[in-house]
Amino acid sequence: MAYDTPKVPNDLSAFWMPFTANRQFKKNPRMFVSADGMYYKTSDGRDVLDGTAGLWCCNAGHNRPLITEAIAKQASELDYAPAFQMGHPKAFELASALRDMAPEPFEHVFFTNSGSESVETALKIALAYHRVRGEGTRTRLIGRERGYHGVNFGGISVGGIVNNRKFFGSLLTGVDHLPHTHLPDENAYTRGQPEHGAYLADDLERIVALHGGENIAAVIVEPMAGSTGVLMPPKGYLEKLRAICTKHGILLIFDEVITGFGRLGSNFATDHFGVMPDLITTAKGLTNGVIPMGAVLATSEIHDAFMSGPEEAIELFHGYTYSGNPIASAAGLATLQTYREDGLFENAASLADYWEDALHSLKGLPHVIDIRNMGLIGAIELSGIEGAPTKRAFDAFLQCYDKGLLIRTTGDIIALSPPLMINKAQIDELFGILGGVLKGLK
Ligand code: PXG
Repeated sequence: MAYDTPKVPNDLSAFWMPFTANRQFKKNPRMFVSADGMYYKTSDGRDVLDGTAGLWCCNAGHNRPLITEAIAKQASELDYAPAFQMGHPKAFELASALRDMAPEPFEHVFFTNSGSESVETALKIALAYHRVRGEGTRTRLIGRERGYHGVNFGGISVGGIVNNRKFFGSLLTGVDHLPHTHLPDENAYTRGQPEHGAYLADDLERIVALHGGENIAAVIVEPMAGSTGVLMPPKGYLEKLRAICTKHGILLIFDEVITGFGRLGSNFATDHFGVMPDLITTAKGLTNGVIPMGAVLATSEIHDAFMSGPEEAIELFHGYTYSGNPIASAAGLATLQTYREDGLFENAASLADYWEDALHSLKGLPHVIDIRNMGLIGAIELSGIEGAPTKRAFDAFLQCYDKGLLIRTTGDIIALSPPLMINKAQIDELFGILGGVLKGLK
C-alpha cells in the first residue's frame, strides 16, 4: 500500500547523516520537501533560494521536465541491464554525447556512480596505463594540500583536507602532496585568477627530484578547488603543472566533479583554462544531481594502450554494478539536452560579471576577510571566532536558511554555486539576504 511520508518524520534517530552535525540537526531539523526551478520548499512551507545547486550538482535547477520524464520513461522501458559483458543503447549514446562535448583528445568514457568513484577509477586507470605500457615503476600518486577528491581511500589519500584523512589510518602509500595555492596576503579580493602563485607548481620538480620521475604515475588536482573553500588557480599555474608532467611522462588528472558542466560558463574547466589534462573526472552536473552517476573521460592514447591483448580478454579489471545504469544514462542524456536547449552554460557565462560585482559588493562587511569568484562560483571568507572555528560561518548558514537562502560553508568560508538558470533578480535576492545576514553577524 502506498503511504505518504509525514513532512517531518517522528523518528530521526536511525539515519546517520553524512558530513552533518547529527545531534544539532536532529534537535532542530531542516527539511526540504519539494523543489522547483531555483527554489526549495521547506517542511514548514517556506521557499528557500538554492544558492548552491544542492551540493554543486543541480546545475539545471530543479524539477526539470525533460529529466523527470526521461527517468520515468526509462524505468518502465528498461530498468536495469547487466553492466559487464552486456550493453544497452542509452549508455553508448551518453558516452558519445560526452565525447562530443569534451575537448578533442577525450574520446572515451568510463561510467561510475559518484565523484568519489570517478576519482578511484581515474587513479586506477593511470596506474594500469603505465603498467600495460611496460612502465610499471610508475606507482606514486601526487595530490595537493586542501584538495578534495571524494571520500574513498584513493581520494582521501591524494586529497588534502585533514579532517577527511586523520581518522582513517594510514591511507594509500606512495602519495605526495603539492602545496595548496591559497596566498591571502598577496591575492585577497582577486576577481578570477590571482596574479601570484604560479611558482607553487614548481614544487612538482622537487618531488620528481626526490623520487625520480619514472616512479610517478599521476598528478591529480581540481583545476579550481571547490570544497576546501574555493581556491582559484593562480595565473600560469595549471600551464606549469602540465609542462612538468609532460616533461616527466606523468599523467595529469583534472578532477572536474564541480567545475564540469557549465559551472565556469564552459563545458569543462579544461576549456575555460585552455590546459589539457590526460584524464578528467566528472559526476554531479552530469545528471543534474538527480540520479547518482559519474564519468571518467580518457584520451585515445590512454584508452588504446589497453586494447592490445587478445580480443576476448577483459582489458581493464574495474567497473561497478551500476556503471552506465539505464536510468542514470537516460537522466544524463536529458540533462545535457536541457543544458543545450536552455543555453544554461551561456547564461552562466553571460551572468559571470554581474555575479562578480554583486559578490564583491560584500567587501567591507563585518568579519569578511576575502572574496573569490569565477563563473557562477563565489566564496566569502570570514575571520573565525577565537576558539570556535567554523561557528561564525555556520551561524550565517543557519540565519540564511531562516531567511530563505541556502548557502554552503566549509570552515569559516561561505561557498556559493547557484543553478545556472539563475537570473539577475535572483542574484540580487541572494546577495540581499546574505548581505543582511553578514551585517548582523556576531
Ligand atoms: N571530487 C571533487 C572535486 C568533488 O568536489 C568529489 C570528488 C566526490 O564526489 P561524490 O559524488 O563522491 O560526493 C567531489 C564532491 C561541498 C561539497 O559543499 C563538495 C562535494 C560533495 C559534497 C559537498 O563543498 N564534492
